[in-house]
Amino acid sequence: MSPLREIKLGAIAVCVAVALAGCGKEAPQPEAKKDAAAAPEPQALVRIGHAAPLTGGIAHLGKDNENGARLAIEQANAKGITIDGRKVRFELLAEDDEAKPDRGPIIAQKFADAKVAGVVGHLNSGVTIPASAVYSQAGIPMISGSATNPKLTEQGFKNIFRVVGRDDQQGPAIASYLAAQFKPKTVAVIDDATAYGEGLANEVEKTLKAAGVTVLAREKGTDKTADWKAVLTKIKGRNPDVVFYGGMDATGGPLLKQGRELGLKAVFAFGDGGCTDKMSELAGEKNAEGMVCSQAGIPVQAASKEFLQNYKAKFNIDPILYSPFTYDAANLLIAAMQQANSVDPAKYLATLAGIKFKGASGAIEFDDKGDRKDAEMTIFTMKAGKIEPVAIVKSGKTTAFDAYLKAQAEADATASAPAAPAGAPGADPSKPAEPAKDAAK
Ligand code: ABU
Repeated sequence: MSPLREIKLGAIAVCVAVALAGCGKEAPQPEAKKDAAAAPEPQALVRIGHAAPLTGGIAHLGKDNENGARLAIEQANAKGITIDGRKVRFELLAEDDEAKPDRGPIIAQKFADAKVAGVVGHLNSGVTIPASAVYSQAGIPMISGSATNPKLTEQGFKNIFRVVGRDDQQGPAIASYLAAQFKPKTVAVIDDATAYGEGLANEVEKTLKAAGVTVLAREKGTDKTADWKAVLTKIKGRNPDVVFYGGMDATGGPLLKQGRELGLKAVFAFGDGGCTDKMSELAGEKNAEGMVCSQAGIPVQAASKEFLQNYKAKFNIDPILYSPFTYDAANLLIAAMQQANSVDPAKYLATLAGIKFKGASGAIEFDDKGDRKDAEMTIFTMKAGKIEPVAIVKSGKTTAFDAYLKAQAEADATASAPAAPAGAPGADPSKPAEPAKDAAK
């Protein structure tokens, strides 16, 4: 059914528009309809784009990302948000970018043509980076909930943001943990030749070398490699203490399985893309036991209870990895529109850049590049088929996960003792937590 048919206000006007400024102003209204008591203002349709791989090896992660954004939008619609005096209905335009870099700009142009007010995504750095140039050109705010390659926010684009940390934070965090915990003499580093996998592997290698660890010559696959035996056989001959793989779980799981089958005894370690329970499914529970991985944010199980419950209730599954972040990304776009009282990207962008927001993944503010300020990095180990958080690295300080949770609970209890502060869950999202900065990035 077309959006035109979906949106009906009583028996009168149906207004499909992207910018409230234009909505309902084109056709002169009959006198009777100017009476506010007799006829409600037309409803505006505001489109938000979401793009991620919905087919292929990491479709489970793409769907999880989409679910996060969809939940935020459905909740906003249920609240009945009014912006600039008009009821707004948000619509998610969801696209499958297939994790292919060349699909990024094509989908970005499609969103620009559809005049979306903002975009959540993309999932992969290798797709998000080329897409971001199109969003920049079109002036569309884009927030990724998962792309961690530093280049994304180093391009000088004013409208590009992310709510996860960067690989030049994540790489040093996991490499330092590996160096301290396992005291390896030799580490093998493999990547999948994507912007994410290669970039993260470079950061890990740099930190390990600085810690005095010998790093073997880089081995490579692709984001589709299914047979890792040649690479692993070569590595086995060097008997490394740790194998680090920069890539996603779809290829990391088989890598781990085949490594164990070949008799590699090394600790296997992965970044966020390989930091899911699916690793155990793909590698086998016994093979995956004890693997180490990192996430460039809080663990999904530390997301707000409200988010975890609502996600499960709506989708009948638990969130996997990035959905708290894409949920926050969609809510950030909506909150910025509310605070700026406009759905026009040119008008709400400055508000978004300066926003202070309490999301499902914690407190969010952006720095002048569009990166999340002070993002947490989490270290996990696999136990009996589940990744379990071990430690959180924040502001250069490592805290055991249990201690981190306790401190968070105490902080939340203190914060919720008086009336909900502006910007907190339950507070009016149209009001900033603190006055929003005027200047854009
Ligand atoms: N952060 C890992 C997965 C997404 C990316 O390509 O950055």
